[in-house]
Amino acid sequence: LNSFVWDDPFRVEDQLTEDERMIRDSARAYCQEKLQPRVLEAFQNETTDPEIFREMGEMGLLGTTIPEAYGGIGAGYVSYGLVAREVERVDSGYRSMMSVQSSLVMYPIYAYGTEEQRKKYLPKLASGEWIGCFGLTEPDAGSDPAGMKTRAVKTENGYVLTGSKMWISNSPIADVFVVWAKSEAHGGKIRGFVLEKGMKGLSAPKIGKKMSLRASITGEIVLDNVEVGEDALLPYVEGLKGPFGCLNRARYGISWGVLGAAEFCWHAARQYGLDRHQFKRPLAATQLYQKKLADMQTEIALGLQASLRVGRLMDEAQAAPEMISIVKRNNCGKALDIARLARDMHGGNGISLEFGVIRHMVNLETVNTYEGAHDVHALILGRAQTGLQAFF
Ligand code: TGC
Ligand code: FAD
Repeated sequence: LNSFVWDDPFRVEDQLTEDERMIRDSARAYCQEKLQPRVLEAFQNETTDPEIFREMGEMGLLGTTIPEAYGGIGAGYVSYGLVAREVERVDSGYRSMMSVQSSLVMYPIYAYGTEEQRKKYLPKLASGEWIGCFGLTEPDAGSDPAGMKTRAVKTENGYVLTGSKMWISNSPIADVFVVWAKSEAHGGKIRGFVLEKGMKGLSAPKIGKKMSLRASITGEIVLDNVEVGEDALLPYVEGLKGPFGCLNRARYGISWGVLGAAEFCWHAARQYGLDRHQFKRPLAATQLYQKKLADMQTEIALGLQASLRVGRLMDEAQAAPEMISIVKRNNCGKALDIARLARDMHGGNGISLEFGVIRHMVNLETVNTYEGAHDVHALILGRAQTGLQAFF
């Protein structure tokens, strides 16, 4: 009789290569030994330790898919997903820090940049010496980035950028800013620019009072006539497909990451139910409690299998963006449901930061919204199967 492993029902483990398991194991060891002990305080005090980027860089967790020649480890997208899952098992904010650096800053410089830009930025971003951020969203352009107001105007030697970006992960501590703007010299098309901390007119004030992702710093990017040279332009892409090419990768990573957070909540609820006795028996001995655990196990197992499939297709350059919308949307929504259930199953203790589940729950509210809100991905999928545009 084949055995059933309760915490790996479809044996994801057997479907990974030796290298993937090794990368996953070293990510897990770092996350559990170095990140887990700090997260409660970071979340409570809303502090982000920039040292974490250096540590992640040293562990090879930044830009895992970028070739070694530029400081990455040249691993595949399944490995990247496994890393996201381990980091987010600890906290979605830490995974945010990692995925912005990897998918939204290193990837566009690698894919759309010149050799000079690659050599200048990638090794320092891979080591965590430099911190990056990605500015697409604006106060009046969130789900509809085509409505952005940020402008790049051509000058004799380069461009002048004006506008503001909102809700930007890492921005207050960033050294490198990948910013998207409409360029008049390119027929009003969206173009990418790489800016650096200290440029005149560039500032990145912190957004405070967040009740979610408190271990990951978020800010604005204010561009007050920032003058840049021609060498700041990412020359090899134009239009929305530039930022979307990056988002495809980050969204895919998130689909794995949120399942790490969901696994934390599921395992915590299971253990709590085994330990806690009411009515003279463990909570886990009740039918309702077991039904909830079964639902968690099922959704996580299905979600992991789906992300693994999409990751394999990404490694073969065969993944379509709509596949990524399915796993981003499904896994975020399911992880949020699981975190809410786990919070409930912990009773009063569930509202204490000591037990971790409410922190994951409030974090997942953000993850369900950013990188394409849950309903926005439904509209992408609705359009893909009906041919009808329902955004407006
Ligand atoms: P649409 O007409 O659909 O497309 C415009 C152009 O873009 C191309 N395209 C894509 N290319 C590659 N990958 C994709 N996934 C693509 N989706 C679209 C498309 O082919 C077209 O190209 P071309 O050459 O014909 O011009 O554009 P639309 O304006 O109708 O888009 C609508 C919609 C809703 C799909 C889109 O705007 C959207 O996805 N909105 C959500 C916005 C979003 O995800 N923002 C994320 C901001 S970054 C962030 O949240 C980081 S948090 C990270 C962290 O902390 O971890
Ligand atoms: P809106 O677009 O105003 O949406 C509000 C609601 O309306 C949502 O429920 C949405 O689903 C719904 N909605 C929107 N359009 C439609 C429609 N056509 N039909 C039906 N319903 C619709 N952005 C970056 O560029 N870089 C970052 O690093 C970054 N980091 C972030 C970090 C945090 C902590 C947060 C909270 C956000 C971050 N974002 C970042 C921004 C994020 O991508 C946006 O918040 C997200 O895209 C949604 O945009 P919005 O907040 O303007 O909401």
